[in-house]
Amino acid sequence: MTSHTTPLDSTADRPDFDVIIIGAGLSGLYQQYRVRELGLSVRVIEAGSDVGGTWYWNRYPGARFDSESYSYGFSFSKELLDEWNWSEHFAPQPETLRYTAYVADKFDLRRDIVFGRRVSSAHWQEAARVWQLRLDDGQHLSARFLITAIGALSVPTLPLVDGIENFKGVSCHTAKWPHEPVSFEGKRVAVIGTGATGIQTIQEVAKTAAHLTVFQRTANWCAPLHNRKITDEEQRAIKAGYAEIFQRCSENPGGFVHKPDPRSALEVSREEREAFWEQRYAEPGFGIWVGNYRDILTNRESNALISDFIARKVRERVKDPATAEKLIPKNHGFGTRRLPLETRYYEVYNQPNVELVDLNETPIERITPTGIRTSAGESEFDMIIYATGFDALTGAYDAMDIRGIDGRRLKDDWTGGAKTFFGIQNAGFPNLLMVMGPLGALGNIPRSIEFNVEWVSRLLGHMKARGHTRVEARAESVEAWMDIVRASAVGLLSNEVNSWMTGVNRNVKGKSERVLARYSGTGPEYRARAEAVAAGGYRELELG
Ligand code: NA7
Repeated sequence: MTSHTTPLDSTADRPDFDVIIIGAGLSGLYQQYRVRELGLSVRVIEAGSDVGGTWYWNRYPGARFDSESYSYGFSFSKELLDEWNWSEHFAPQPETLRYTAYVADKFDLRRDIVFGRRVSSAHWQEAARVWQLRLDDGQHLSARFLITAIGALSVPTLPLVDGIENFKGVSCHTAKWPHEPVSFEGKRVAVIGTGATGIQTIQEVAKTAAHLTVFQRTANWCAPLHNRKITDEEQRAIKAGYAEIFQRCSENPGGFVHKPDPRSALEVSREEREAFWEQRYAEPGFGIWVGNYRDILTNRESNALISDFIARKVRERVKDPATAEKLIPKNHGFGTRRLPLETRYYEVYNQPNVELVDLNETPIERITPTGIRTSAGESEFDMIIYATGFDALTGAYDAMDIRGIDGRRLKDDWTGGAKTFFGIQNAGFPNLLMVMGPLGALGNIPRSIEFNVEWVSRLLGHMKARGHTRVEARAESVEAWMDIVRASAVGLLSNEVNSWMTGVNRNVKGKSERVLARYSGTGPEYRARAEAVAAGGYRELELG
């Protein structure tokens, strides 16, 4: 370990800012608000031309919440809760983008944000105790603390097939969707990918496209969203009930409003189980996933029963039995990957203008200038939409040249899987604080963001009060957290399945094998442990 003898904030060592935050999405905006409150100087670097992060980039058709709108917004400001009216139970992307802009304006955040710039590198300077940043325009900036608020799913990935760049029609990844309206009328459209994003996109495109071909590699289990407008009466009830809504979120393992049933699916009679699942299937949101019997995601038998229930629903809803079978996953059980919520998704396949291509039968060979060639031949398209996901969790970190003590690269440190302390810090990278970093709590994201930001801010306040200028997670603290992460993964069926949640993305070099990619324990447990670190005076961290 390096010795830390640097004097506190000498004039020569003073960096440009106390804090630089990368990203002006929900994490970055709230972190900025809290940092300012601490009286620290702050600059936010944002790649987009406006605030919003995920909701800025993902403006593809049909993009919307799968969490109840009123459980998704910030809870920290009563005034904000009182002022903002969500129009639908699951708000569409344009509304959420307006919300982020509203937050930025209300708290006067824009004046410290630099838009349209990416951070290319961030190097720790041990002697001066500063992070030295280089932006993509060549500008250099320094800060005592670097806070990354760069998202868990923010680096889009394209299939590793030849010819993508030579396609003569319009092609686009869903996370790089144009700002101008896109019409599908009269067009032959291809959608590649059937994750949460692909499913939202397909439902929307199918409404107007002349012909839509869906290229599916892995079928996903889905459940109905049941979205609708929020009535005036409901609006009043939501406003009056925010305390209870957030209380419920804080009790749910993933931060959602739903309440799990403490019983095993095997404990109840077949009739009772079926009636319960019918009810959950008819209700809005993730209830059937995170408000189900306690063991559907851990017990193979229980999981097989719920999978069979959902498979029957797909067979009822899709007229052509062969298509229905293709849409029913055979290689993983219900809920073991992120559950896409849908609105008449299965009925899309009953439309004469929609066709499903199973890539397991006929893999894509290449993108041609006029379309897509699979092993069965070539089809022509006017538009190809890539709903092919993200270099998740670590991708946004890998995209920057981040170096800690002695020039150690974060990317090298994370070869074979990230290691962190609560998803917030890493040994060897002092004063680097991650909001929603790898191996922290995910779930209903803003609920985790608020906790994460408040934890980071409390630490900064603690340091400021004591004149500390350096914080680093001890290597043994990182190991201790990784033990907890490892233990939390045991017995969860989702950790036996390939998905971004287990670190697999076959479009990214080095990500073809499953790793310990996320903390899969509960939110309440995560928060209790993190609170204990703060309450105990941060003994797990080296402060100086
Ligand atoms: P996902 O969930 O990672 O889904 C990506 C989809 O794209 C999935 O169906 C993939 O199939 C498919 N895919 C990826 N690469 C290819 C190639 N090369 N060929 C064919 N199909 C491919 O990303 P989403 O954007 O849908 O969702 C990400 C998260 O955002 C989601 O969990 C929500 O939290 C919001 P695969 O399953 O890998 O066979």
